[in-house]
Order: sequence, then C-alpha cells, then structure tokens
Amino acid sequence: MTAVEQPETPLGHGNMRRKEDARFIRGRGTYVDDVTLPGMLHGAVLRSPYAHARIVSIDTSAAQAHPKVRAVITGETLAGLNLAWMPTLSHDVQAVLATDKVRFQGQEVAFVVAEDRYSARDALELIDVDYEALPPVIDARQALAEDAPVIRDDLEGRTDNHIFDWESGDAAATDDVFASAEVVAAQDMLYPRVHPAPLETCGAVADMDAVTGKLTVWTTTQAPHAHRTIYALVAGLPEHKIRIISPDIGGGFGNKVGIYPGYVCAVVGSIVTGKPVKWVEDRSENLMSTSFARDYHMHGEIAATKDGRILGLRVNVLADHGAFNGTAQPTKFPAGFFGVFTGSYDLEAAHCSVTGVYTNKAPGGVAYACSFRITEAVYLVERLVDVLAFDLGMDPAELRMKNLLRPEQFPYRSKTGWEYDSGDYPTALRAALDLADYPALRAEQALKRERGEQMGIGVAFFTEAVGAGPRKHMDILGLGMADGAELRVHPTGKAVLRLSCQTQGQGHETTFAQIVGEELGISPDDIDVVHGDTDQTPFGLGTYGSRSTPVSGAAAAVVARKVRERARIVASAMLEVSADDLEWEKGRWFVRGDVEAGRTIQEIALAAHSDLELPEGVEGHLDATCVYNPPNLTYPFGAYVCVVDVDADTGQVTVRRFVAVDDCGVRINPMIVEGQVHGGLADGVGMALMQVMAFDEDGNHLGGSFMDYLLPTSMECPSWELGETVTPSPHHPIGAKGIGESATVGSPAAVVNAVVDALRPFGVRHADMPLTPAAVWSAAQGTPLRT
Ligand code: PCD
Repeated sequence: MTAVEQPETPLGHGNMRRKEDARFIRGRGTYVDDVTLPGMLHGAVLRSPYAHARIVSIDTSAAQAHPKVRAVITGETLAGLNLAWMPTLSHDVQAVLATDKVRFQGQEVAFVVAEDRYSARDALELIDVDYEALPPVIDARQALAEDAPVIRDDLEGRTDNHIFDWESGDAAATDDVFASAEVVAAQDMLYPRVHPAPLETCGAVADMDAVTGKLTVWTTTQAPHAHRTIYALVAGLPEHKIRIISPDIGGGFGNKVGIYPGYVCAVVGSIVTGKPVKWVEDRSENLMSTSFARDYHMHGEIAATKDGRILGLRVNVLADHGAFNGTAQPTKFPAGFFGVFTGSYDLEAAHCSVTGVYTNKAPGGVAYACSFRITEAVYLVERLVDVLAFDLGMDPAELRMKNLLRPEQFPYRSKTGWEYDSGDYPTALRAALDLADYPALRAEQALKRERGEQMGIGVAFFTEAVGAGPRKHMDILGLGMADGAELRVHPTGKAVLRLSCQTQGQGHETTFAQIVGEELGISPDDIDVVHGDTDQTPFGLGTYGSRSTPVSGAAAAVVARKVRERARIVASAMLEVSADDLEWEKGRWFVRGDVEAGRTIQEIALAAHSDLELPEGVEGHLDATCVYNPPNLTYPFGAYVCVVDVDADTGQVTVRRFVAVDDCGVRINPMIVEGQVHGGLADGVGMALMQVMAFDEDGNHLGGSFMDYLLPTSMECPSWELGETVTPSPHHPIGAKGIGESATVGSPAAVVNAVVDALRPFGVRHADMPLTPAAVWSAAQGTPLRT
C-alpha cells in the first residue's frame, strides 16, 4: 500500500445542498414503477403458501382462460428455456420458478402476465397447485441434525443441509492464549434475521425489442453492470444487446444487489408476449421473499488478564442462509468480512469459524448496511467486551480505552491478515465520552439506581472495512471490483462525469460533482453526474458495502486529475511556456512566478476545442477515462454512546440520548455524511429494539407487513448528537473513507449495551435483540427470551 498525493487542504467541498433534491422534493423522481411504456403488460408472482413441499402438479388452464391474461409462466416453461434455475452471488443456484419443490414460504411458483396489474393478481387465484407438504427446517440449530429433512435435494449428492465451513485466524495460537488466560468470558448471542426494508420495493420493467433483439430492463438494482453481465451469462445474450437502467431508487440497503426471480420472469414475460412487462412486488412480497440479512447464531469467547488487558477472541458462528445460498459477498471470503471480527483492539490471537446451513426460509444474506457481515462481527465483539467488563466489574469505556489500537500502530495488520489503513481510536472514544459527559451520566445513573430507576449507558466502538475491493483479494462471480469513471469537459468548461456506481438516495449526483469540482475548479453545479444506465456509463460493480466513495470516488478524483494534466499541456501551448513551468491553483494553471499569467480551466477547455496548435502527439479535448482498482479497503471507525431509560415493570425502552463520533476520513459533504449517520443510527435502534423476521414452527413468516415488522420512526429516535474526527485514508486520492453503513454497524451494540447496563441491578449480563418490551421484561425477571 502506498501513500498517494493528497491536497494539503482537502476540505472545502462543503455542505452544498443536494442537487437531486430539486426533483425529489417536487415528487418528480422517476422510479421503476413510474416507467410506463406503450403496450406495457403487468406481471404478478404466485408464491408458495408452504415452507417446504413437493409440487405434484400445477394447473394453469383457468388462469390462461382469464380474458385479460396474456401468458402464464411456470417452472416448466422456464425449464424449456433453460432458465428455471439461476446462479446466486455465492456460487449456488436458486429456483426462478419452482419445478420440483418449494423451499420457503413465499417462494416463486408461477408468473402471470396480464393487461393490468389487477387482472394479473386476480388470475393468480385461478392457478391450481397441488402440493405435498414436507416437514420444514426452521431453526438453524436443527438443520444439521441426523434426521433433518434435506432441503436441497436438487443438488447432486447432497445428503444434508450443510453449505460451508469457513475459518480465519490462528486456531492453535488462540487456544494457547485461552489456555493460559486469567479470565475467559463467554456468551451465546443471536443476531436475528432482519430485512433491509427499503421504502421502494423491488421491481422491473423488461422490454425485449423483437426487431433489434435488444433487451432493456429498468430495474431496482444497486449494481446495473453486474446485473447486465449476469443476464448475459444466464440468457446467452451478448452484453451489447442488454441495457440495464436503474432509475431513481427509493433506498437499497443491500436489498437491491441480487437478481430476483421476478426480474427474470418480467424478462421472459416480455420475450413470450412481445410486449414490455412490468413487475413490482408489494410490501409483503418484499418482506417475505426478497432477501434477508444477518441470522447468525454466535458463540463468542474473550480472554483477558484480571486487570482487563484483552488477549484473544474465539468465535463460532452458525449462519442461517435460508433455502438458497444467495449471500452477496466478494466470493473469496465465504462468510464475508467476518475476517475483521477482531474489531478495534490490540489482541494477541484470534480465531473464528463459521458454518453455513440451509433452512426453509427466504434466501439472501444481503449486506444490509453491513459490508458483508461486519455488522455481525462488530456486534459480537462489542457485546463480548461488555460481558467481560461485567465479569471484571470494570467500566466498559475504560476497558475499551485500555485495549484500543493506538495511533502509532497504523497501518495495522490484524490478526487475520487485513491491513487497517489509518486510525486514531483513543481520540474518537475520548471525543464521544466528552460529548456525552460520561462521568456526569454515570453519576446520574448511580443516583437513579438508588431511587430504583433503570437508566443505562452503552458504549460501543467499531472499525469497518469498506470499499470492496482490491482485485487481488476480491471479486463477485469472478468479476473484479475495480470501478470505471469517464469525464468529459465541454468547450464552455462544463463537464459530465459518468460513473459505474449507482445512488439509491445517498446523494451521488452532488458529492461526485463536488469531488470533480474541487479537483478542477469547476462549480459542482456545472458538472452533471450520469449513472445507473449501462449504455451510458463505464463498467463497475455498483453501490453497496459503502464502496462508492472509496472506489468510484477515487476514480472520480483520478480522472479529474488526468483532465487537469491534459489542461496543463493545452495551457502551456496557450501561454507558450513549458508545461513544467506551470503551477496549478484551484481552477487555473499559471506561469510559476507570474500569477497573473494564467488560464482558467474554462478558457483551457475552449482552447482545447479550437485550432490552437498542440504539441506533437497531444490530442485535443480534455476528456479522460480511468479504471480504479483500490490498493486496499478503507477503514472508517467510530465511538458511540447511547443513553436509555428502561421501565423494568413494562419493559419499555426509551433511547434518551445518542452520541456518535464518526471518522470517515475527509468528508466530501459533511451535511450528507451527517444524514447518512442519522439514517444508520435509526436503523440500529430499529434492529436493537424492535425488528426480527420471525417464523412459526411450520415456517410461516410472521413479519409480512409493517404492522409486524416495525420500522423505527422519529418517535423512537432521540435527537442525534454527532461529533467527528478526521483521519484521512492514506491510499485514497482525497483521503475519504466510506460512511454509508457505519452507523448501522456501530449502533446496535451501543443500544443493547445500554439496555443491558440498565438491567444490571437485576443481574442481567446479556439479552438478545430485539429488545422488545417483552424481551426486556423477561430479562429483568431472570428468564431471557430466546428467539
Ligand atoms: N460521503 C462523503 N464523505 C465521505 C464518505 C461519503 O461525503 N468521506 C458521501 C458520499 O459521497 C455518498 C454518501 O456519503 O454520497 C455515502 O457514501 P459511501 O459511504 O461511499 O456509500 P455509498 O457506496 O455511496 O452508498 C452505499 C451505502 C450502503 S452500502 C447502504 S446499505 C446504505 C447507505 O449507502 N444505503 C442507503 N446509505 C443509504 N442512504 C440512502 N439514502 N439510501 C440508501 O439506500 Mo449496502 O451493502 O447496500 O447493504
């Protein structure tokens, strides 16, 4: 890893208002469901009522006879096209429409194409499926039992529900550390199955043009180029005959990374009918079938000295991957980034093993604001540190301070071989404790405890690894994770930046214009950011795992610097001096020693298009392209303090205060960064206190609406108190690190630590999320709930 040139005062991009909001606040965004094409038909998916059942027969004749139905597609239709199964992002296959069995409730069984949405829905009721119910596997802990039914009997030679075993770290060294440690604290914990639940559900409008043979798909995707390549591989269509357009997206959160059966069905529907076909799922379909996140049963052990020096971590995880292994991850790490589970601490040894199993639940395992399992890892280590503090009778903030990596240890090679690029952890923790006035909070807590009131203070520290990723380490289905960028400068000095990543609400049209604006001295208002259309943008793997800033953001800076260098040559011809004699100040090249003699980027852009004579071999125009292969991930970090009041009689938790100090290196747009943090903190409160995708023992999904699966609102959230430290990434051209997921990663542990701290007088050492009133009340009674 090498340090790159970074501007001396990298800030200055500033709190520019978001350019995209001009259309959003007027209700003028264009989402997939806003796309209407002439002659467009509508699709609807028939879903399985069973979690596990054999399909005996499917009778579609009555549906076919519906006057407004144009086509009914089943697994059999797809099998004829060799499309009944599709690859997942984890080298598994997933049924597009079930042929042999259904393997989770809500699985796709048939697709109806009709003249309108209502008729398509009505016709679903006319399809007669004869199922033979099979016993389901719902609890991951039962999946590997001798007599467990085999869910994936479609896979040749499969005799159990085992998917993979993965480990990282040094098992022997870790065992040694544990064997001689003075103190070992252990805890089982569950990171429950949750759902990203973006406000906009998933959908697609597919249009196969029979004349040109070109397929255009408007779709809710966070990764248009990756989708195009996968469609090309699966359907055997050449890539130039496929155009994926991802218009405005109403939230992604990892829910829109993968390809869902409904998308494929819309495409097949269009091929079969010769008309454009729209499919948009409803809320229940989204919650039941379109991915899940987490679902990790974790056993953690932490070894330490009596005075609180942390020595080692040993972790076993049972990962519930549902019926198909569809986890989105850079494939060289089967359990995602669980490799950074050692967190932010200076340990002697660590080891982690993860076993993945199939269950009769929806597939997914998406990186819901978690950069591929970092959220689980952070929660685990931050809970364990609190459990250790509990056992040692130490203050959890003090215990953390004692063990945090020190600034002089960076770049730091973790015990699992990752290189943390930069960090100053003690400063961030101190800032958070100061902002919260930690000593005063503890004093207040002591007083309240005397009065029998339960107040809790939760501290959490996290390190993330975001910006996947270096080609030598990472790929998705063999596709390397470098991002392209193209920058064109018009004659008048306005510019257009084309990106491979895709915004879902993060404000890329603003921040990426700011990056280029800062590098070239062109106003961000004069820079148009184009994204989300494979015909208009260079190849790249999309937006998730907070990778846009680390990868595409770097690409944008690099491509702007290329333009700046071209401008230098043109300026030298204009000024008739050697390019070496020119110096740059934001927006213009001037002759060294003669500040007056210079040309602005706008003048240079015009000259680049004129008849100016350029040096031999130099082409006109300032346009440039680049492909950025990041040398390393970026490692944002943060320190959070949460204050809760708990009513032990009702189990009600009120999050009274939440202090978040985040370090994402240089902030391009501090206002947007704060917005990202606010959103992530709300997510964290939701997961910690109210969310779980629950199932009954027959595999019935119990969270199919927002009445059951609760989203946190402003009522449950305090007024966030934010702080920041700025430790630039040494390898990123502008020193920025990702921020999009930080708060979701760090906050659940802070909230849970706070609630458990509040329950300390009841002897509570741990309680699993979600800490609903029932769970809190039970924990206080000494009978914690197990999900
Ligand atoms: N930034 C700045 N500065 C810095 C960083 C950053 O300014 N330093 C900014 C940027 O530019 C952008 C944002 O901020 O705008 C973010 O970024 P990032 O971190 O790079 O990230 P991205 O890539 O862009 O994005 C992604 C993320 C994720 S991942 C998620 S989940 C979520 C977040 O993002 N999602 C969302 N956030 C958000 N927001 C919104 N609004 N929406 C959405 O959907 Mo995954 O993996 O997918 O699960």
